[in-house]
Amino acid sequence: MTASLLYPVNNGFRRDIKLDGLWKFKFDPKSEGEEFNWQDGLKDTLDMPVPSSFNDFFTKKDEREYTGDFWYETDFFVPEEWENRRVSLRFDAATHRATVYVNGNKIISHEGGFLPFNADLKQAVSFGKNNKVVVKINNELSRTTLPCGDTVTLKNGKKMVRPFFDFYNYSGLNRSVHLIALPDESVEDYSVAYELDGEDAIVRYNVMTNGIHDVSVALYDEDGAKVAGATGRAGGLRVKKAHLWNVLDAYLYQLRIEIVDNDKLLDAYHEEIGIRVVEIKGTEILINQKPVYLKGFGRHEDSDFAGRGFNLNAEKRDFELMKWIGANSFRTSHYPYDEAVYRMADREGFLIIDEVPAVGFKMAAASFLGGLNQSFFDGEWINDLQVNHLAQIKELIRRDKNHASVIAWSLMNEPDTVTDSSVPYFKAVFDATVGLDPQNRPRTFALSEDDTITTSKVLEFPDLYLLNRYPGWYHTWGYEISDGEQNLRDEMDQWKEEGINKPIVFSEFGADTEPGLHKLPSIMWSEEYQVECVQMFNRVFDSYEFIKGEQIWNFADFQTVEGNMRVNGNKKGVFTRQRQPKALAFYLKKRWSDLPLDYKG
Ligand code: CKX
Repeated sequence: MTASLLYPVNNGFRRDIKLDGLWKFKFDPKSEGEEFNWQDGLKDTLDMPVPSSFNDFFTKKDEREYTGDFWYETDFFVPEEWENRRVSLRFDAATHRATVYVNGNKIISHEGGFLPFNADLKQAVSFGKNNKVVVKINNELSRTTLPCGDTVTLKNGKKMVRPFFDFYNYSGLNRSVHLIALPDESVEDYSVAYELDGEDAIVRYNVMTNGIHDVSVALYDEDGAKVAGATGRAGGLRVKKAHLWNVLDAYLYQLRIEIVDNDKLLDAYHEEIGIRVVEIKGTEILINQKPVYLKGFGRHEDSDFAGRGFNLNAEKRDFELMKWIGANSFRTSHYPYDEAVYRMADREGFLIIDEVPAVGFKMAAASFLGGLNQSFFDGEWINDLQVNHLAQIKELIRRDKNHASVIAWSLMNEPDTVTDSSVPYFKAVFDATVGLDPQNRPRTFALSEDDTITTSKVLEFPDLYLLNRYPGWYHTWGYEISDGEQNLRDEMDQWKEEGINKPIVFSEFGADTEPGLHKLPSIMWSEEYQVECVQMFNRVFDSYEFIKGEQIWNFADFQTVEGNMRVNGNKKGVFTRQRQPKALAFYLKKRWSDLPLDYKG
């Protein structure tokens, strides 16, 4: 865990300077960088945009597929007047692990490619001068990393990754890098949680600082009027006739936190918060005590050229498309997204199931649907993996705990849950995460097709069930789809007979579809077949009251590993990778616009 990771802001006390742009870049296939003092400065470099994944810029396959160490460098100026400030570099994401050197000094190493970390520069920078940051990144996968995979060496000596998942292993400085200056005594973190009391709401807050001075907290409405205030590091703010944050009807108050030394202000941090409560009661998902039905997507951060590099333009288009189609939610499959995404969702009123990069926890995934006959949780890697997994859950909750849009934590995608050895792992993960979230949001994970009410051994753990199901595509496909529907109904009947008392959300279903391929009658891969396949799922969803959401796989086509089941990527998108609609988009727009928010409530 690193120092303050509050979202960077500029105000009278704080500075946030983005170091985005062209950085120097160099591959290090022999991992000899440190030995030859690359940390002091790189020679013979390429230019590389930050943020971006390096892969898709290259025209040579060896470079696109490069696996191993690679380095970035840039210079940054630190003003003289920052001498008494806390100066740091914040990396929003370095995929998958990084070591940061400033002016040749090693500052920090961080594991995990989708969460931010902070390199404290107090001892390492020169004020009033240019400074040099050099970052060594590594993009290998192993069974102890999140996400999971193997790294193999080919006979020609080149390394390559074999991910236990299908999305392409896009790597690099995928998100922004910030130069930050904070006052010596500053707000480190804060949390908010809510209670509704008739028309009023109580905002329970907690503020962490690195000093001893008093803290004051105030809440302002969207017109800028102060509605509540308090002093002290922890307490409650009563908001009379609270304007609640609601689905697709967001309302954000501004929380202003200040550190005060008598009449003197030492630091101020302002953030928008949405007052709302999330609960699971029986098979209902309740927002502000009212039932909601989730309509939306599993998504990816994935776009042309930049790969998984955060692309604000693509993100803006995605939000416009999600609004157009009548969606109200998405899962950040299969990793935490850039923080800008959650801020946009807070403002638009979208609901997010926030996922850690715990994907590939299954031996079948090691050979993609090939099924190696070993229990993943029996592997000798399990203890190290668990340490990593828990660390990333903690970092995720720490980062995203205050977002109104986040309604649940997804702690894994499609893990093995049918073997006895999965049980202690799940118990440990769920036990270790109790109480981490001040808002106590539901915790869940996505169950693959192998994991049913009869086979799964860990169904006691999640607060709601996420099901990934593929009749019509990975089995019972084409003309057999009617059997697929019947089998799915049989499965739902079993849940019903067992007296299911938690909601089910379908977190994946769908069919690969080549945009522009039309066929009457339909065949697989045609736009017509994708519509028929989703209509089949919708008939089933509409037949069971405990199914409380549908998040189709996937929002848009995305790049995958090469394979004989993929034609330039996963084509289950409702939109193309360039974010244009397939026929299915028009069908879903009609369905989702017609379904009320409280459908089946
Ligand atoms: N679920 C049979 C995880 C996603 C994949 C999706 C797919 C699988 C299906 C599992 O990350 O993209 O193959 O379309």
